[in-house]
Amino acid sequence: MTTNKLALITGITGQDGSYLAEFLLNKNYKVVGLYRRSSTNNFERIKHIKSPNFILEEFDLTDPTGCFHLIDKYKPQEFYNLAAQSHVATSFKQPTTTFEINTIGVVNLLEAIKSNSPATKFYQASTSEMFGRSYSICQETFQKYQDENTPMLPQSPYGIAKLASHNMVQIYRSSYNIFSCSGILFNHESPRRGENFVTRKITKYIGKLLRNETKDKLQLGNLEASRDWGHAKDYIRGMWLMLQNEIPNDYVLCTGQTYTIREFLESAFGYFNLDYNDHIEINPELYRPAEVDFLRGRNDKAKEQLKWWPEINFEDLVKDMLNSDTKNV
Ligand code: NAP
Ligand code: G4F
Repeated sequence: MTTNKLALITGITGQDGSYLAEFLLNKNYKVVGLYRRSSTNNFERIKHIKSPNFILEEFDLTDPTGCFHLIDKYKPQEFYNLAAQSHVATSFKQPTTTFEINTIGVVNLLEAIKSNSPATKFYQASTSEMFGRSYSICQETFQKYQDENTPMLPQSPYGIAKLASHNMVQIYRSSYNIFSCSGILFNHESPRRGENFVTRKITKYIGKLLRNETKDKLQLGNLEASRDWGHAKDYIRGMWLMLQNEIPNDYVLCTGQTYTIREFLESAFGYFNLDYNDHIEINPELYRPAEVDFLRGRNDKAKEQLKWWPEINFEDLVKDMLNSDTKNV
């Protein structure tokens, strides 16, 4: 009789954690979702998951003892570290907390795996934010892009903390033979995206506007930055593929398309024949002390080695988010 594989997921209450849990449960895994205590209920994204193979455990990434005992208790086949202080603007206001969670927290996990369960395969949620202002230039098309070989020049405490943990994952792989991988994921969104990220802020506002729940204008910062936006459902499949590979490695997951925030606005408001200029207001306080101006990934390595590519395009992503946020209109 085959036994179910066991996977632990940190950040289970977040966007990616919730989709990954569904994905693994569909593959017949046993899933332990790790959440941190909060004074209010924040299980909104996972409350629909009803399965005897799904359990929850309390945990905080910044607590080394807890990490140590947890890994020792479960010794899982796969561990997905999706927990983070994931908001770039917040990282400028809380640089120390960001570093404690996004860097020291990862070392806590890697140390626990090294000591208590060295056969566990480890996935780390790295990010295109690590590229910062850096890019490569395609020799044929002269287009700018980022891939696994592009140098990294992060522009935020978040990007720096994630780059430090990214390098740690490589060290545990090369020095201790731990099967540890990082997915360098470009922006990915969905109806479950946190409400203070720009795409969801926009689609949520459109829902309120159409339901006549607001007369205020939408306050936004820099509209000229470009992002390579994909759908979270595609990206969690890529995380899993990395841990099914023969050898551990790091992979960029992205769409290869890039749009400015202004283009996202045009597309989202345009879906309802609205002109975004009538509904937004620029608030200089929402500009960041340093900005990542341009992100467009190249996913050749993931395509070739993992047979991964995104299936949901930009237009369908925007529609999916709008359909969800404009329910009952
Ligand atoms: P998210 O929705 O913000 O979820 C983050 C999760 O981390 C939440 O469940 C949060 O718990 C948990 N968390 C935060 N601090 C913690 C701590 N000290 N101990 C335990 N759990 C903690 O983020 P996401 O969009 O799903 O992203 C998942 C991961 O991918 C993150 O590491 C993010 O940095 C990275 N990433 C995201 C993208 C993207 O575009 N979405 C792109 C590249 C990389 P609470 O619910 O209690 O806050
Ligand atoms: O939606 P954002 O906050 O995402 P950002 O900063 O690109 O970070 C996200 O993607 C990273 C991958 O590259 C992840 F690692 C990270 O965890 C997160 O998921 O901002 C996107 C752009 C920025 O240029 C920002 O300046 O939108 C601009 N923006 C303009 N007005 C705004 C706003 N961003 C936010 N959050 N709120 C605004 O009002």
